Amino acid sequence: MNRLELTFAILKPHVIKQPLAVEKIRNVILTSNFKVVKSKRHAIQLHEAEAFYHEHKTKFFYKRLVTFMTSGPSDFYILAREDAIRKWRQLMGPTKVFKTQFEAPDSIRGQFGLSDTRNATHGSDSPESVKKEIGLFFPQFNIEQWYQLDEPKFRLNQIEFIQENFVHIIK
Ligand code: 3AN
Repeated sequence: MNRLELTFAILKPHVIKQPLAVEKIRNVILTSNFKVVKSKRHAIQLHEAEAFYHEHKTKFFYKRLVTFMTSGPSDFYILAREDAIRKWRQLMGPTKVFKTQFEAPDSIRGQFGLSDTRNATHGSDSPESVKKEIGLFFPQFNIEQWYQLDEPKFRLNQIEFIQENFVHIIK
């Protein structure tokens, strides 16, 4: 098996308000062979949303995006898998939900997205974004150290799954 890659995912506030949707998306994550390296539920603060969506500051949807993202708790996951960045974005489906509902109805956004803003989930789009986004929401997490020390153990499945915390830990 090839080396695992890390990606960063968010289940957005409208998903967290529907426990059944959370359960279904978590199921997709596990059955798609992702390992959950870190997991937390946290209400995004205004300064975090502004830093996270900095590149969209001038877009027409910026204000509604920040308002939505700070409207309640979200789930934050660091996920590991071969080709994790591409695979998670493929499972999510395209950004624009109205189109996605027709073009990729079985994708996560196709099933759980409500609008282009409330599009259910986030996934990093490059290794650089992974680094930046993990740094923002899991500042204690050391990516280089994880690849060096923990990645082989995750790859060889020397881990167990802790259901209550939705996380895998090294045995
Ligand atoms: P993605 O989340 O697929 O990487 P980005 O980075 O273009 O897409 O957009 C970031 C977030 O901004 C999206 N997840 C979505 O919530 C919001 N967004 C993007 N495009 C629109 C739009 N046309 N109208 C409203 N919100 C949007």
